Amino acid sequence: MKFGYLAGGALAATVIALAAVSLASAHAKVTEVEWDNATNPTKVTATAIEDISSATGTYSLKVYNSSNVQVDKGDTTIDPNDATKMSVSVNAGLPNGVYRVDWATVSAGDGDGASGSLDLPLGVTITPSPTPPPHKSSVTVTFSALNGSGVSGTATVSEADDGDTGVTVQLSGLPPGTTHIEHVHIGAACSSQASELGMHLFDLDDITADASGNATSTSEGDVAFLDVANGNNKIVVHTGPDASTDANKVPIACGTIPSALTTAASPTPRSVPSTGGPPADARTPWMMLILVGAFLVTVGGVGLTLARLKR
Ligand SMILES: [Cu+2]
Repeated sequence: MKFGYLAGGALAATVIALAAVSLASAHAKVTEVEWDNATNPTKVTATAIEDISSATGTYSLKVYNSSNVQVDKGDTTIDPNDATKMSVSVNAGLPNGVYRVDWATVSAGDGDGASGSLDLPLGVTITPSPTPPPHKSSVTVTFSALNGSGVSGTATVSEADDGDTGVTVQLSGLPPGTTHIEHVHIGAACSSQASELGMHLFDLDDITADASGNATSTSEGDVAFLDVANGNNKIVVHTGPDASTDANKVPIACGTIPSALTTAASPTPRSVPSTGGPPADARTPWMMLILVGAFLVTVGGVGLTLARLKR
C-alpha cells in the first residue's frame, strides 16, 4: 500500500509529462519571419518550431502591407533541406514599412494545424510598447523645511490618464501673500544650497500663499509618471516668485518623490536564447509541466509518509 502512493504519484507525473510532449509538439508554430534582403527583398522566409508538412494546400505564407494589400506571389515552398522553413516570393521594390505575415502550417509529426500572424518591418524599427511594471497610481511627498523657513506640507504626485504626471502641492508656514517658484528636480537628495539641487525635470506652476500662509498649487508635467515617481527626483520650493536672483533661488522646502513601483526587485532582462530554438515563451509550458510533475512526485512522497505514519 505504501508504495501505491509513490507509484501513483510517479505514474501521474509520467502521464502529465507525456501529455506535455504531445501538447508541445502538436503544432508547427512559426516563431520567426525574415526578409532575404534588408533593403530590396525578393522573398520572406518563416521558421517553425518543428517540421512543416509538405502536403499540398496545407501550408502557406501570405504577406500584406500596412494597407492590407497582399504583396506576395502565392508561391510558398518548403525548404527541401530544412522542413522547419518555408518561403514565399514578394513583389519587387517593396517600400519601407511594417508588413504582416500570415502563416499556416500542418505539423509533419502529428498532422495538427496551426496559424498566426507576425509583424515584419522593412527599413523601419518597430518600437514595442512596454508593459508598465506594477505600480501605485500616486505617491505622497513630505516636505522638509530648508534654510530655517518653517515651511511644511505634502505633495501628491499622481498618474494622469495619458500616463503623464499630475502634482498637487499643499504648504503651510509661508509668508502670507508670497509667491514661490517650484520645480521637480532630478536627484533624490535635498540640499539647502540651490547649486546642489540638480537640474529640473519639469517646472511646477507657481504657488501663492493666502493670508494665513497656506498655499496649494496644481500642476501637470509632460513626463511619464514612472519617470517622475522613480525614487530619484524631488520637489523643491524656492524663496522667490522668479529665478532672477540667487536669493530668489534659495530653497525653502524640499521633499523626495518616492518610487511608485510596488515590486521591490529591479526588473531583470528577459532571457533570450543565444542560438536557435524556440523563444523563451515557447518553452514556458515545458517548465510549468515539469514543475507540475515534480509537484505530483512530491504529493506521492507525502502520501507515502502519511501512510507510514498511520501504521
Ligand atoms: Cu527649483
